[in-house]
Amino acid sequence: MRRRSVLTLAAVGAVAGCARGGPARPEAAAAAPALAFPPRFGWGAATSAYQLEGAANEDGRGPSVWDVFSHQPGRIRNGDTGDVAADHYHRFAEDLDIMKDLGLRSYRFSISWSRVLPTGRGTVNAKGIDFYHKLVDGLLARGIAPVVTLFHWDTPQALQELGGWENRDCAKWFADYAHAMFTALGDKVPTWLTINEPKTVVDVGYTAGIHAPGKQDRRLANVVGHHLLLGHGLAVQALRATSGNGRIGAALSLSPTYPADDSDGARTAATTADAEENRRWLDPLLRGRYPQDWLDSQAADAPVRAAIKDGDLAVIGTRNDLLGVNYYGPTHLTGTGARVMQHPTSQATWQEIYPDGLFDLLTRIKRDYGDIPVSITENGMATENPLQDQDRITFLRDHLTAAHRAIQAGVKLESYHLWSLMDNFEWAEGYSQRWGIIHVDYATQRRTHKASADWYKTVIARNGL
Ligand code: IFM
Repeated sequence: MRRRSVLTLAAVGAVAGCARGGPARPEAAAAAPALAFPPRFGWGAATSAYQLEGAANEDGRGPSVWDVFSHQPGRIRNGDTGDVAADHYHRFAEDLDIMKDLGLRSYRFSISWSRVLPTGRGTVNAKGIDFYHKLVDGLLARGIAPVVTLFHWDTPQALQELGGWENRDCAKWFADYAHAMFTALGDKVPTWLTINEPKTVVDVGYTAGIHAPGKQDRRLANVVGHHLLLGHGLAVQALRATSGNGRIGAALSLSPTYPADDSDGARTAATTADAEENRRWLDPLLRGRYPQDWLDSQAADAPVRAAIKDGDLAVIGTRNDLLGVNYYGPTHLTGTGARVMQHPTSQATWQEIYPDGLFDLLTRIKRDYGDIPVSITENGMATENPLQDQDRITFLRDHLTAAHRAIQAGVKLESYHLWSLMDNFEWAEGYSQRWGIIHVDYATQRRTHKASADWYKTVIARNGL
């Protein structure tokens, strides 16, 4: 997903330690929904390790690229870091109770690779593994299904010093780490996600240089993209080699592309952008090949050509059990290939709010890639409204309506994870953007329900809108 320079757009029950921000509407819980979701629909929320956990230097955790990057002057707004974040490492029990109170059926979180393997490989840090055991056990005890992401951008710094994902070996190191996690948690975790948003790593971490590791080299970025996909395939194979029966897939940030006008040029540009935004990730994972137009767009001497070795695509295309979709908005292209915004944005000005795009995206996946089960692994918006976040409620309602329409159209959509459960460290934007339905006061770490949390609780209780 792209990060651009910034514009602005501008319920029921209590949990100990979690104050309420919006008016509760208990009467709504009883009403039958106009849009009923399937009976076992996985109402969820998502977070990631570096954004939420804090405890950056505790219990043997090693540094990741984000620890290093966030401490470099000028990298993060206001000089923020994830050192403490939402202190989830210490407050996870309270956070589990918040999830239970909301009625969540699914919780997507990521594992900090360098918390369980401080140098990225070698000896496992027992205290790190123990934390995730406690988190998973706490979820299961509350009837919430864990959805575990293995890589949400926090490459261990020790591996980065060996080239990180630029180094083909990183795919193997990742699969070894994945295997260690499958061994530790495989009997408890029903759903695994390998890599989160490889596009963002490629576009923002290695091309724009706004995210860790802060490189600006598009040619190298595409090599990194290939190695991430290879790591994904090796991790899928590692799961299949264990006795666990969990399901596995990747979480991709996808964006339907549209011509901004009626010209042939805009239509061509939309197809070209579709290759970059969507097909270069979907095709290898679900068809075992790169799209020819994307390959053709790479220069004859592009290093990614040499990086793609015989057999890689067979590994990458190892059967996935599900597809994770992160949806934040569409992409519109003019005849010159320029991206233009045609819909409102949010506090995150790279975002374009277009709920129908989610319907288009989900039905397109079914049409072009078949009936793979789909989970919306992220969807949400940042807003400057601290507690009365009516704009977020509107956003969520409209996107869930689009998701419901996709289910009616036959898409095997099984769960929805809003981003995010609670406010957290928003990468280069630090703590300036709040994406949570639970407000976090970073001075006290007090958690407070926003109006959207109460609204979502009602939606879950009614199993629909
Ligand atoms: O916070 C991020 C998340 O880590 C990945 N997807 C987009 C979110 C909002 O920018």
